[in-house]
Amino acid sequence: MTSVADKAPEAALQGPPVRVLLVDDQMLIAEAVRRMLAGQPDIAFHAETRPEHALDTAARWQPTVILLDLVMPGIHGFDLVRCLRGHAATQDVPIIMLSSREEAVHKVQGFAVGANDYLVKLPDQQELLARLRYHSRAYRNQLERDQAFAALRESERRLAEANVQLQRLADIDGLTGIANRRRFDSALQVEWQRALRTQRPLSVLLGDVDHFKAYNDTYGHLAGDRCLQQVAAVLNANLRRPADVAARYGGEEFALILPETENAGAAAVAQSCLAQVAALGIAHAGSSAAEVVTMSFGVATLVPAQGQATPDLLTAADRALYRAKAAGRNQAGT
Ligand code: GH3
Ligand code: MG
Ligand code: MG
Ligand code: MG
Repeated sequence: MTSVADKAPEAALQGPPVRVLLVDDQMLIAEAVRRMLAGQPDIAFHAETRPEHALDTAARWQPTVILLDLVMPGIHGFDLVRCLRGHAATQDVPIIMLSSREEAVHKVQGFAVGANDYLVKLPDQQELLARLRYHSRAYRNQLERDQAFAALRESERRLAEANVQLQRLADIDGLTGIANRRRFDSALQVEWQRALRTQRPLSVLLGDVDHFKAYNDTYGHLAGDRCLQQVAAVLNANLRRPADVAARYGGEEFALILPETENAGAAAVAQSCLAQVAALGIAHAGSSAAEVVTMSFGVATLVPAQGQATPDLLTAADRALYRAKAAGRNQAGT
């Protein structure tokens, strides 16, 4: 028996709604059934008298119901049922056994191996038509339900994808591409709760570009925007752990969350950021310390206690930042 592409049949079921494939080695039976179905506009008929071709023919012709002989040379009808049930193209196509054996034991076994119905040869024409139409309609309805279900699953998958994308965009600062204030706030809440449970230190860095108003005034707002983008990239590149977050806090202010980080470690990150921002070498004539754009940082670290909240940490970082500014900028206050 040649192999069949594992192709689901719903793709190309065309023509009359009832597509009957008869598999029977006897030409006379094939002709008798053909005559019974002739002149029925809703029925298309195809006979396969070589049982070893049944699977191939079914996969190609795409019946909505199969009439299957029981005793055939080379293969028993029940084995053919099992074979049809094992292939994607035919696994759900209704099968009506068509046999001269009328003992109940054969009928029972037919159902047991996966047939949907059993008719004794030659059946009454009206009964045959009724059963063919019934099984065919049931099959097509099932296909439609399967398709609708698949479409539903697909649209659910797309929706979930779009939601992930939206969620990502809602957390990103449009100018710099790093996390925005919203993302910072929610990440800080999460890390605060974690630190409260684990009683591990949580550090926050608040960074502010020095004399940025003067920079804008001298070089223009667009240059200012580009400067903020470069600064953001430097901060983001200084994150070491998956849980670290670098965010644009607002305007020319940035903030870093460093979970499980002692104050000394956080100060080291601030120093690294300072050095790298200065090393960008963005010319800034109005800068106080160097002739380039610099930043100041405030570093704060807490092991959260009950009764405290994130504003305690942010206020401490803000005060440290103020001290860095007051002490001459381009430095980190701790
Ligand atoms: P200091 O060293 O004390 O921080 O002085 P500063 O001039 O940086 O501080 P100030 O708060 O007076 O000025 C901040 C400036 O940042 C003013 C504002 O126009 C500018 N700024 C805020 N957001 C943006 C932005 O998105 N793009 C640009 N180009 N400028 C921005
Ligand atoms: Mg036979
Ligand atoms: Mg500021
Ligand atoms: Mg500033």
